[in-house]
Amino acid sequence: MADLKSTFLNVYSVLKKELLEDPAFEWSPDSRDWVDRMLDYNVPGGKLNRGLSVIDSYKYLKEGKELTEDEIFLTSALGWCIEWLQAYFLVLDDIMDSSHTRRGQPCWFRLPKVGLIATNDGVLLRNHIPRILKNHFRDKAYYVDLLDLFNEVEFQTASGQMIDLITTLEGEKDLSKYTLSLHRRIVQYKTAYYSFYLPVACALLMAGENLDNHVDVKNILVEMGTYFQVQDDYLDCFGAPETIGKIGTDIEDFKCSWLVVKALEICNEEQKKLLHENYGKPDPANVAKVKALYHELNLQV
Ligand code: GPP
Ligand code: MG
Ligand code: MG
Ligand code: MG
Repeated sequence: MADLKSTFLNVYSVLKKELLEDPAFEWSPDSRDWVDRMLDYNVPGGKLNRGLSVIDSYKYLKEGKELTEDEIFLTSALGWCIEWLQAYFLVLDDIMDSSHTRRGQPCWFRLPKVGLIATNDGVLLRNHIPRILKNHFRDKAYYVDLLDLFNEVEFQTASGQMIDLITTLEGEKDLSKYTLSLHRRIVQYKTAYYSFYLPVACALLMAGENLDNHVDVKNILVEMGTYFQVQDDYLDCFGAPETIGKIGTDIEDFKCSWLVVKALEICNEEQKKLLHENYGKPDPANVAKVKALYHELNLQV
């Protein structure tokens, strides 16, 4: 595993070097330094679960047969495309959620030199994916399917993010619409497809499979991704920032989090009133009241 991770990280350096020498742009030292720093800050610092799982999935599909050097490089490159996609989503999500920290450091847009330049960095990160795919997969039979897969999943994620955001609109702060079915719809689209289905789908395409024949695989992975986002919602409130690398903002942001949905499901009228009065306010005193109610309702395990 340690070996796999270091091989994977070596591929990151190769891909980054290619991007920093992309012949479609006339690089200057300052532009190259900016992208270099932006990539190192946002791409490789996470758990890398999504990226590594392309390699693992492909190994399973090869039924334990040793992967060739070429297969290791290609599965790693696809894994990094997912990590790039994740970096793009997180850079923008942190602006949208007014977050402060990510992976144990300030969110990229919080750096004084960066600010809203981060939005263009998000666009660049997104554009790096088809450039990596073009550099390494253009001659593969599954190239078009790969491009289509990334496009489909990005659309699903952006649509999920849209419903995550519009449910919190000021002036329409209405907790009564926060149900388990709305929660499921949001997290299925904003998280499950790109985090769980995409890595396995990449491996399936590399193994020569037609994704239309694997709808059951997709359904199971979407369930797993939904469960994963329930955990993310839980940790937003109860996780230690030192462990999860980020400070939660779901209560302040009036998010349709699994915790508030569950709380609404089991609370009495008085507790519901407290939620209505305190959920979605930036003041730490309001946030503390919501957290105290979650404790009262035994939502912490
Ligand atoms: C995670 O939600 C969702 C995403 C990272 C998708 C973002 C999609 C875009 C199109 C920008 P979250 O806000 O709960 O994640 P976290 O808790 O890590 O901030
Ligand atoms: Mg967020
Ligand atoms: Mg978000
Ligand atoms: Mg979250």
